[in-house]
Amino acid sequence: MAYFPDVPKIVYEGSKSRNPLAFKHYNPDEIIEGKSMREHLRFAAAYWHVMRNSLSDPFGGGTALTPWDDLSDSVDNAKKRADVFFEFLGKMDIDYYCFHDRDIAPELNDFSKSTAALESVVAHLGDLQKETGKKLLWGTACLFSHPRYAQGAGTSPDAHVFAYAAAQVKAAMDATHALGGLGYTFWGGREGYATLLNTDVKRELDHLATMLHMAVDYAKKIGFTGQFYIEPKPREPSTHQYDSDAAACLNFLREYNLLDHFKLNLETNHATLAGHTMDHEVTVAINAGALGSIDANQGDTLLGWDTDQFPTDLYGTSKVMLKILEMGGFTTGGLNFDAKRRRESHEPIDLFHGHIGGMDAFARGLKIAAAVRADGRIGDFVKGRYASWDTGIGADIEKRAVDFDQLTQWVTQKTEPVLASGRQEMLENVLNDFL
Ligand code: XUL
Ligand code: CO
Repeated sequence: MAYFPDVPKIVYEGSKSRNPLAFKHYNPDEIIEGKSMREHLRFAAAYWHVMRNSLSDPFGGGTALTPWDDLSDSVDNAKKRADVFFEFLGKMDIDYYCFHDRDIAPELNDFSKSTAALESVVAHLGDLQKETGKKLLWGTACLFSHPRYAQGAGTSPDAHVFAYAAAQVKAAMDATHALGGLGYTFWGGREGYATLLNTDVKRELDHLATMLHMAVDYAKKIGFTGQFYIEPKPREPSTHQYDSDAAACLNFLREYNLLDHFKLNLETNHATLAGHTMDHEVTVAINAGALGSIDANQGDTLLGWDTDQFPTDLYGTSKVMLKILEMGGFTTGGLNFDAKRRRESHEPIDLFHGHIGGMDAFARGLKIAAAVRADGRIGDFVKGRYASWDTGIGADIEKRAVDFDQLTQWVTQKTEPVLASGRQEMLENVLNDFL
């Protein structure tokens, strides 16, 4: 049965095409820097946005049309959604997907019943994966929607809630493992606080680290070798989120001896909410050897919240792909569209338009980044800018072969330093040569 009867399989038609249901730039088999675009970009779709986002907002209910969904919490309905989702993946030519446990299966307000429902849907997803060759990029547990997690999960003041969350993570890891998931993500949904008047921050952070260590131990126990990620995000939903940005996450992982086991899953809209650019966050993670995966989207600077829009900004995708190419590409991770349609785009076909746009925006970003690298002007400029460190006193400092006294002596023999221009405007013009 076809749930999207009006949508053909989306194929590459080239930049001259005016067909809205075609890729203009994403040509999966095209080779760039020795690898196909498909292998570079490793696109994934987010089950929560494609299948479960009704497009409600704080002022009004959902608008999304989902004619396949009877809106019940039955396992049959959940399995049917999975069928719809896999038709979507097939028509979009997207190889990977990501889910929360409660996206794919219902929360039944009873741990055993919810877990049994999850297992049943996971078996069905396994069959669909086998039929289609689609793969799970990562799984996660939803530890933020249910009222029991209103005050946190791993950081809840209530040990009973922590235990419940741990059991839910175990079940979600089992699901991820059963589906051959390449990764498992922790986004600290409500791991944060609203006021210090009622919060023991030290104790909460210790508990969160304990939860993550338990996950690492459990992975060993069941033989799950996928990559663990944590996903930074500031402010929303808590006033203060513990995992506010890449640097805060790295500090937490280092402090609690978790850095060997975790990488970061960075999201563009979270970066901008944290007051950073996405390429800043990507750079911070790469420098720590900890860039794992990306939740691809973009925010709206006119709105101060997580709007989760499909990525269309070519500067953004180009700058991110420059960093990804410098890093040598994704290993376990990929580009997961943690993106939703606007509330006004309520028709099923809008799911396709959004993903086509996001995939084309990243395809162009990849091509632009490769062209910038082949051109070499920007790379050469950066190398030249730091040339004083390659020999002489710079090389001695980098080797830590000189001390304050020796540097004082060196400086005394010299005149004032003469700075070279940073040439930002010229470099911006160079980048624009390729856009
Ligand atoms: C929330 C968010 C989550 C995580 C997974 O802003 O990005 O959907 O990606 O829990
Ligand atoms: Co996300």
